[in-house]
Amino acid sequence: MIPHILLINPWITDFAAYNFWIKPLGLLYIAGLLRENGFRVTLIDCLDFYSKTKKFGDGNIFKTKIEKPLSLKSIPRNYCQYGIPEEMLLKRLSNLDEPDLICVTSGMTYWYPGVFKLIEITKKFYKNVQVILGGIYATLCYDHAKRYSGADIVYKGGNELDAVKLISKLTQFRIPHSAFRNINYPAFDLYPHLGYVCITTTRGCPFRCTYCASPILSKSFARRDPFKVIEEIEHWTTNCRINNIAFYDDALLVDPSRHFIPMIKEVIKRSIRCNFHTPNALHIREIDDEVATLLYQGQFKTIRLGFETSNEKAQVETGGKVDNHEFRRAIKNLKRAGYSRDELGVYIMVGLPGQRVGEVEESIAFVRETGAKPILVEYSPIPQTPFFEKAKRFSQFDIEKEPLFQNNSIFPCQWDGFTLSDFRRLKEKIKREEI
Ligand code: B12
Repeated sequence: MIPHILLINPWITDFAAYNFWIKPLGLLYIAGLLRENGFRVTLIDCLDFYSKTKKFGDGNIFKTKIEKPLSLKSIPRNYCQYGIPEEMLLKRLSNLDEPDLICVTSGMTYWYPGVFKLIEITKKFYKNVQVILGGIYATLCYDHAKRYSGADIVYKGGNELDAVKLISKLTQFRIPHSAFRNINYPAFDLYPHLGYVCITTTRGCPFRCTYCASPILSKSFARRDPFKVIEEIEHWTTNCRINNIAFYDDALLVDPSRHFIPMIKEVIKRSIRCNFHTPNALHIREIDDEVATLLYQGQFKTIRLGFETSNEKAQVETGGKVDNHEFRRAIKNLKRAGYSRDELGVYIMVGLPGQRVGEVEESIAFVRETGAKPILVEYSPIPQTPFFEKAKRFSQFDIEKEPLFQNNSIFPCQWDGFTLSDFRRLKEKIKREEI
């Protein structure tokens, strides 16, 4: 008997969420591998329901206002469930054959209420079917997930091959080692309508920034063969007529002569027609004249740069991935290549533990002065990262016990040197272009 695996991407529950090319890439990799090795797979992506889509495929996700979880009651903002209405999920479940196993993924740690609700619903629906929970929340908050999620098995980190081995064991569907097929693209074709795909050409990151979870999620840094990536890009653009691709890499530009440069030169040589986006930010240090020109010629339309701060002491303390001189040089190169101010979004982290409002003001002014566009990103304290201990000392919330307090929207590390009203004032000033 061929096992039937139901894979589900749950709702987001948050104060705000935007489809900045969001897809459950890990789950889709697993779905692709399972199918390749003889399993029957069904995907339900609860987020695949949009209220507005823009020209590059990003946009707004349909939302339903819901009750705030008890611990967030004091936050004076609406709280929503993003994605398909519950009735639609129930209808989809009732049209399915009973699965042999349910695989649920998870995103941001503070999105767990949507995950729990989904598990509860599926458990009610299929009383005797086991549920495995994996993904980012499951990996970073493993004990919390084991205790409270309701899943039968919580899967920590790992890679998709290990996940498939586990699924094979649980369903007693043996894949002979010699016959294992690993020609695997994420199973994006399971979507009825597809406006874009996401891709990752590397796993992990060689940097060790103190606020970032990348080294915990991927223990080592690995790169795919650039030519295999090109084959995948061609597959999406030619066979599936996709013309927007978002890179999920944490380190797309690292060691460019061996990775990014050969890859993008091939995109240009083969005249691949596609818009590329880097919502997860690029490493600034690597953007020399050649890389900047290739980004522009290669049709990278949405550029985000991970700058975080212009404060030199903070740059060194948080991992030293970039300095101000390198930043100025990169912006100069990108402008010379053809990018305008509005196309160059620069992430500045706000609300790092112990950070003062003045540091952010200075960073904004610095970015503006170079002719790029500052974009404020509120800091989310992430368990197991070096900065989490510091964040615990600064936060008035119990960020360790309750992952909901890791939500960047509540400004978890506000303190006397940087209050929530300071932050609101700052946003107003930016809007009016006063800094
Ligand atoms: C792409 C990305 C985004 C995308 C959205 C992705 C999505 N689908 O939600 C965008 C750009 C929108 C985004 C936004 C943000 N992000 Co982000 N993002 C990522 C990133 C780079 C990659 C995630 C990914 O897809 N990985 C690739 C796939 C292959 O891996 P995976 O999903 O983990 O799956 C693997 C395993 O987990 C497992 N698995 C997965 N599911 C399942 C299920 C089962 C059953 C099993 C067995 C196994 C399994 O198998 C896969 C094996 O390869 C991660 C960093 C990272 N390296 O993971 C940060 C990360 C998740 N983001 C983070 C942050 C901080 C943010 C922001 C808050 C940044 C900000 N300040 O604005 C925002 C939040 C937006 C919001 N509305 O709240 C943090 C986590 C924060 C947290 N508390 O959880 C991370 C870890 C980055 C970091 N710096 O540490 N992000």
